[in-house]
Amino acid sequence: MLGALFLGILATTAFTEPVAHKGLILSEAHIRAMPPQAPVAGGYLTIRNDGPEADRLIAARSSQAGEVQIHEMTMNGDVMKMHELPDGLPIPVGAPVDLKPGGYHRMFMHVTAPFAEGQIIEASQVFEKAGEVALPFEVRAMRPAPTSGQGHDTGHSGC
Ligand SMILES: [Cu+2]
Repeated sequence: MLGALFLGILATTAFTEPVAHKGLILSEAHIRAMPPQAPVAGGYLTIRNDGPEADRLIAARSSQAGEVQIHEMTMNGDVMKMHELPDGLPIPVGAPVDLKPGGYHRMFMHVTAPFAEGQIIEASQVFEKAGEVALPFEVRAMRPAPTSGQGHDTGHSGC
């Protein structure tokens, strides 16, 4: 029901609304649209903790992905590598944590169908102390493909 509501709003607004939950503010939740062959999609958001104590983002789930992990991307020279954070992501008080391209991100894996621009993907975020909060992610356009043959982003477009 909520999903249908957000789809209705989508025509007139570019962003999903921030979600507040027990002192946490989740904003800018979006996913990059998937190329046809991509097996995974990267999800991004900003988490602000206005609560009394530090928290930790420990899990996520979505009915539209078999698994949703939290990854960190690091550069090793020219090579981008990413790995899962087994203990989740600390969310300190008063210092917003960005999940953004090139850094931390949500990794949507085994998706039921490739995410397309304009879709809203519901994914619950689970915090150690604040518990679970439903969050709609807006699927945004991929960055324009490089025009000159093999792009630097080849193989990394999921993140
Ligand atoms: Cu990843």
